[in-house]
Amino acid sequence: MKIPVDKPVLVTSALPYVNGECHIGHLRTYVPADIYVRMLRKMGYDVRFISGSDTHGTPIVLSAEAQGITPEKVVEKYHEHFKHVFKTLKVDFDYYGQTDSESNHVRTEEIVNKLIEKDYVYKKVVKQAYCNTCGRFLPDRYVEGKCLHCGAIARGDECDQGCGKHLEPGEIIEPKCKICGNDAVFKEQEQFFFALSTFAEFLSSYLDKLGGTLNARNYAREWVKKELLDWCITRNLEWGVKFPGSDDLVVYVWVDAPIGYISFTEELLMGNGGWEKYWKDDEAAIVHFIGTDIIYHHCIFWPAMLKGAEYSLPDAVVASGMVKINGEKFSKSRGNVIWTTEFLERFHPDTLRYYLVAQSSHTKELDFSWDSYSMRVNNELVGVLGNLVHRVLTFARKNYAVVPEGDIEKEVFAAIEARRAEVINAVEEYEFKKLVDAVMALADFGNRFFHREEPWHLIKQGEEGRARAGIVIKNALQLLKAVCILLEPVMPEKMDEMWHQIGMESDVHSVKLDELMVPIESGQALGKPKMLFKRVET
Ligand code: B3M
Ligand code: ZN
Repeated sequence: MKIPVDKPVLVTSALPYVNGECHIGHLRTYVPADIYVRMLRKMGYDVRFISGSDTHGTPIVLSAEAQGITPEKVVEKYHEHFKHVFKTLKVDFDYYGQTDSESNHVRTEEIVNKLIEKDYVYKKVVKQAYCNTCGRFLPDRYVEGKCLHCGAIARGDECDQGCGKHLEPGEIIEPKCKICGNDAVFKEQEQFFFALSTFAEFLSSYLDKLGGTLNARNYAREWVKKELLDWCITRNLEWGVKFPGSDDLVVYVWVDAPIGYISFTEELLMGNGGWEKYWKDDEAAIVHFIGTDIIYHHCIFWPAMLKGAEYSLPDAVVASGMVKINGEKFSKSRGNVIWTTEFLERFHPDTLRYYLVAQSSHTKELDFSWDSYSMRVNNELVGVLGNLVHRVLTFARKNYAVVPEGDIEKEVFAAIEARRAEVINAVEEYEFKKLVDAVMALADFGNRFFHREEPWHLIKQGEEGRARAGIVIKNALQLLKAVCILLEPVMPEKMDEMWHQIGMESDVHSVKLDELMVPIESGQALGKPKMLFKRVET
């Protein structure tokens, strides 16, 4: 989707449940979103990038019960953990909040009240799983059973192992209590429903215009074509945002979680006003980065809720494919998981950022393996990029010490221009693999150029040869400069190192794409060449 460059942009990344540690499966949403934001800034956009911890719902309460601590303690612990991981990975949010904040409680109440006032909320008696042994209702993840749609083992509110569909309370078959393992029964209870079905027409025309990736739009369209069921938006829990006017009900976590996007914007702009520009006045573009497992929530439930409560609607939903390990689904219980912290203790974060986008198209599944990771690092980062930088710089330092005199050749500018266009297309299509492939092709061109021109022969051929070798080097350095600018969004730390190695003094993080066509300055002192990447041994 092409956003007009003078339109402010708000980019959000799905809010992780802070019920456990971050694993690399999480990162497929955050890293590409960060790359997207950095690239938009390079293209001249005014962008705000927000996310935060999802602190409510049964994922948190169950984790608290299992650890024998309060939900607050769980949230505190993993909220800090996630913040730290994002910092290490250079996922640079302008604001990272959490959904238990005062302003999120207030905003959620305001929105729910508005929906009530507009008659989109009604009361209904429903059958719900109840455990006689534990003497309590079993909302969402407190209950396990079979999916009504596909028969797979499922949680109370989602078929997480099978078809991925959202399940309403009471839709689970053969329910069992997750706490004591006994069979649960169904018991009647009064809950509140959001009249989602009345938004069917609105949603189908909304989805026709929605930007982002096709997988999100198509999946949501299928749902709207079928029957849209109303959503039960209350739960019998203590932990959460209280349902207005009720002491024993909280809102379903999928109500207050996306509202976090709004309240984090308010918190970010605190005192400066201006959040309305994003969420009330339709002045900005809103782009949500999510995983494919939560398309339903972001493309159906959330826009209906925003529409009902009179807020601005998201312009794009970008859904990344899931991550597998060695061809198998992530599973904490089966030990098929790679913890981000452990990964980062051994390898540089930039190599992981690179891998996550280079390995597969954004909307496709990504199958992590140590073989594919080490191949990408060794062949591409060490073999192509690291090698180019090292060869050019070693030669340049030895023979000139500074950027030599000369003009940038037409073919070099043409190559840069062509790749820049590809990169911009890739950003607008949310195809981050195309982005890195384009830049790596430019590095490859650099290697071929350097090889073809043979400056090591030229330098031995008198004054004229030395001058020509200088021109070759200056052009090779121009290519390095371009690669560096274009790859900074992907590998911010490594490209910062490289930027200084080629003698640049400005800040590569804030340099814009226009700088690609500015000739590198002759006479600028070159830094010491140091290997940018280490080989990964398998
Ligand atoms: N906390 C995480 C998930 O279901 C969930 C996302 C909320 S985004 C508003 O993957
Ligand atoms: Zn299912």
